[in-house]
Amino acid sequence: MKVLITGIDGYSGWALALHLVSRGHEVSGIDNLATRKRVAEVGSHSATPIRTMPERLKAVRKHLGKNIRFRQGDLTDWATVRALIRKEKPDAVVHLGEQRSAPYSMIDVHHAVETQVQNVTSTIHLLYAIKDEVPKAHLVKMGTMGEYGTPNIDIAEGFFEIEYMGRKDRVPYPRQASSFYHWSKIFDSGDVMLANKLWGLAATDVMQGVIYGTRTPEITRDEFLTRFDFDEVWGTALNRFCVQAVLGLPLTPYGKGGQRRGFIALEDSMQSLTLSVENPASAGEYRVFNQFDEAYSVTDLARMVQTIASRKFGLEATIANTYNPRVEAEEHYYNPHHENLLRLGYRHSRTLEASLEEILSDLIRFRSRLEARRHVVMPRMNFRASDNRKPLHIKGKA
Ligand code: USQ
Repeated sequence: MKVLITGIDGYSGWALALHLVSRGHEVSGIDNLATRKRVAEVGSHSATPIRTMPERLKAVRKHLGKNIRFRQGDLTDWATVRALIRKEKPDAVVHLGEQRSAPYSMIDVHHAVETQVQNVTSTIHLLYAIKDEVPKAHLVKMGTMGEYGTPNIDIAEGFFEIEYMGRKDRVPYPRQASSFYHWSKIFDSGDVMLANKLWGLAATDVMQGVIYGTRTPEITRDEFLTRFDFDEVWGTALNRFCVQAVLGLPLTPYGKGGQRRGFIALEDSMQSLTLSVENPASAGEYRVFNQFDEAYSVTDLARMVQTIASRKFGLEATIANTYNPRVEAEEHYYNPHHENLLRLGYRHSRTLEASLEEILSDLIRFRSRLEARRHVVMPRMNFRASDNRKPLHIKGKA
């Protein structure tokens, strides 16, 4: 199958490219390398020493004997997107090429606008290009579980049946996100649904939980490593807790620490995306997959990291709940359904506990890279503030 990955240089994009070429697919990709620049903008870098894109492609040729076609380009440029889809004529497009950090979108008005313009524009460009050039292609769109927020009822998988004032209908599950980033994903979902309704575009909207891990069966050598972020803006809570344990810093659950999220290992996320690609939505179908395996609170995460860091590596980490920079429920009900992928044969293969040892051992190996950025780990920003550039030491963009 010909698969185009947007955001191929990113955390998931690179891991997916390796996985799909290993399974015999013909892979091409586009990336504007923005994550590398934006992580540098907040003074940080990946914990893992990732190679440049030309080095990555060379390593794939050398070790896997495969060729990945890469184009450096920006999806907010319509001519670029149209020319790419026209040239590649993909059977499937996996759209991962968006700004993916909630804190980044909350730095100030410019970062909020940058996030929403990039994310919404790139999706609309892809929708039109697919319609015009390859109307039968299948779009696999990376969304987020965060679109649903934390309602006090079970979360359905995309759609649910509701009875109101004596009448029933099947409607999209309500969305209520907590950052301009998460809202950009809601707008994307609406736009993909509309393209499906207008043009019959086949689409899978992936409501992705938090992904963790440094390895997949393909990421076996340093040349293949994917990025691992840990600063306040780009690192997820789990990544940050692991790095804090290695650096001897306190682990920082925000507020009461009862925020629950769904989690999935990198290799299982690749399994899910691959199942979505290899079992495409039918013509005219719009389907939603809630993609996660285990749900934990941030306090559960901190305790798991603390236990494994101590038991396996002799690192004695403390947990220090800090002020919460975000506006979110710190204790809440959380029961999202996730059955659609199981019907395609998905099997949870990697638990968080099993992965933690691997993550910590990789981080210990790259400890000097963490030490060099120790100053960007502890929280300084506040989602309620209109300007977070000063505490983050961001220059320009005024
Ligand atoms: N948190 C802490 N301590 C920290 C950092 C975060 O307690 O040091 C808390 C946050 O307040 C939040 C929870 O951990 O309640 C999750 O935050 P996160 O930074 O781990 O993840 P999030 O911002 O939700 O975003 C990540 C990815 C995003 C993806 C999303 C999936 O960065 O791209 O869409 O996870 S989900 O969380 O299901 O929406």
